Amino acid sequence: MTSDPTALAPMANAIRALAMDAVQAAESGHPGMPMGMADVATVLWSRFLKFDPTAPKWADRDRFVLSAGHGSMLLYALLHLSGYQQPTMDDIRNFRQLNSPCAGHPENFLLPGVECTTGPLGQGFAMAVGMAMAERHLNAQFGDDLVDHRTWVVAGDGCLMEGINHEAVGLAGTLGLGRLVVLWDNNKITIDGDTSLSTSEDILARYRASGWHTEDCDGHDFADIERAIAAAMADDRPSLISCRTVIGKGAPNKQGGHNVHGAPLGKDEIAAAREYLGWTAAPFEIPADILSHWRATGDAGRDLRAEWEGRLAANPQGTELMRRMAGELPSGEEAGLAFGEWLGKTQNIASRKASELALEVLTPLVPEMVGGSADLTGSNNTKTKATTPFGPADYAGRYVYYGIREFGMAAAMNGMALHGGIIPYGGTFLVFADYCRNAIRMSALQHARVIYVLTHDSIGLGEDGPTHQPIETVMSLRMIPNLQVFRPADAVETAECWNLALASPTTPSVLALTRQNLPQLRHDGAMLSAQGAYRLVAASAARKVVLLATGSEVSIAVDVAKALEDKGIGADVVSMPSWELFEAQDEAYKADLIPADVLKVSIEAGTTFGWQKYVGDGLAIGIDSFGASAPAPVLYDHFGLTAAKIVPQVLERLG
Ligand SMILES: Cc1ncc(C[n+]2csc(CCOP(=O)(O)OP(=O)(O)O)c2C)c(N)n1
Ligand SMILES: [Mg+2]
Repeated sequence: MTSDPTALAPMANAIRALAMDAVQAAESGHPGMPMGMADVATVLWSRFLKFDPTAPKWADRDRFVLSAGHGSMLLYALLHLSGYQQPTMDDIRNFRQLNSPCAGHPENFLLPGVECTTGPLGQGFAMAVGMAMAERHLNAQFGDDLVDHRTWVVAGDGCLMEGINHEAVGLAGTLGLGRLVVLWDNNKITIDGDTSLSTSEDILARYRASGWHTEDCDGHDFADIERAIAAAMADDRPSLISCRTVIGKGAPNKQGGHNVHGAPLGKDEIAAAREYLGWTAAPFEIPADILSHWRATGDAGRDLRAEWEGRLAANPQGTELMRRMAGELPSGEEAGLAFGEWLGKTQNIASRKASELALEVLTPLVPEMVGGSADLTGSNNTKTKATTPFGPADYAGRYVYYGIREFGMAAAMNGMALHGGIIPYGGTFLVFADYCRNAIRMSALQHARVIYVLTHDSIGLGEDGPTHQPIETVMSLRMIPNLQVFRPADAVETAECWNLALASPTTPSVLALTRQNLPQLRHDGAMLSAQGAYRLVAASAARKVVLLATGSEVSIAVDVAKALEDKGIGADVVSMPSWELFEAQDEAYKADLIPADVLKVSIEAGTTFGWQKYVGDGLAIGIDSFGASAPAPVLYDHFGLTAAKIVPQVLERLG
């Protein structure tokens, strides 16, 4: 830690210089935020943050989240100056260029020290809530000796204005996450201009009303910043510190205005800023004395980590904590045995119920699973006997009552997964995936193992009607790269999909599950879902047709195949629980399953958009309008999703 207070101003100016020079070199980027928050960040990193630049993955490090991701140069400067191996000065020179780890917005998969990808305003903050939840949970399970750290957030006006902020603040206040401290860059400027153009709320009062502690400081007065942070740490509620700052502080003619938010300062203004700040070093050069002050900021953390390593080695739970933090699953043998018992019986149950039964097997065996639901526990079937409520009364609990906060839940789950040591899963109705869609996208982008339990997956939910009946949702989720979308057909497939989701450490999964009961179609334990699609029924007569179906429509496809076989027409039934896993198979497998020389027919109770990829000019049976309110069997008939209505169309095509 840096004890010399006179060193702080030049240290902060080093951040300012790097930010303005890197943005200028890239001819794009955001200098205003890093320059405005340089003083606050310098105090935090030199006086409070627990980190060891030589061990960016140290389990008990403080988590620092730059929620205002457009200010990425602030984070790159902090990592470089404090002595992380990366980014190098060359990386910073290449800010925003192809293959530089200093991407436009911070990307967790490009640079150690970037705890999460930020840029979509509000989500970094909401992910930090998840990280703070993870910390309390693991602390309760492993004790202060092994888990005892804080989560820090730098957030802008935009992060606080976004709707997700309401969800994140409500959740953090209710859960009493006292180790969460948010430093608000209160510069009263957003892109369009002064914040008074669009907001008039008393933000600190809103936070206090939500159970938070608040502080206010002059974000350019080092002593006042230090006082406010110390006060926040001393309070056992989550804290918001309003740091009154000047955007672009240090650029004498542009500071305080919205034009400094997201454009290079220009050569003249940079020269003026150098003069104003007394910064004489050339671009991308840091004077040795200032750099040595920065390099000293990690000294205390290095010592703390060495002590922690000693405690870890001595602690009987140390190995288990490290297993969880590494994301390695416990041995799967016991789970395999428990699922083996299922095969002998026939369970004609909804896939949401099968999911619950799978979770009853898995949650006792995989203690890092932390479940939850956005107020639909009884509908999503996400709670098990092994998962008791998580909250201030018991942070060791493994079930989160997220409330009606789908977006906040999804972002918090991202934060938990990225913190490490936890595999989060959470439920809502599939149709409300759109409420949290960007967080699902962020799970995929960040390689976070988050499992979304999305039930009531079609018109099969019945009477609740079109607002609740997904039509385009499953297909639109399939469009997101690195997201596994599973739509299992029966109890066995559901168990397989749960295992596949758990066994995917860098890929999030969606389980699209039914409300209505489904016949059990499989009695083998062959893990066929791992191929994404497989031949459930092989044609008896000469094969003329291949029926492709997912989830609840697979049993309809089986009925269609029977009717065709009765007429001497051979038909395969291919169950396709995951397009993504099917796409990963080799060409021979794909061509064997979906051959060129037959009529292909897809059956899925959702949009037909996209099925042409597999059926070509065959038949895509689905629903291209909104649903309706009626009992499920009536709707299946109304929308033509019965063997009786499909078979004639197939016969007509066969001619
Ligand atoms: C969800 C989302 N909406 C819009 C944007 C585009 N955007 C980036 S920064 C910004 C303004 C943010 O204002 P503030 O947080 O006050 O940042 P400052 O201008 O003070 O740096 C906007 C609208 C975004 N990144 N994310
Ligand atoms: Mg602002």
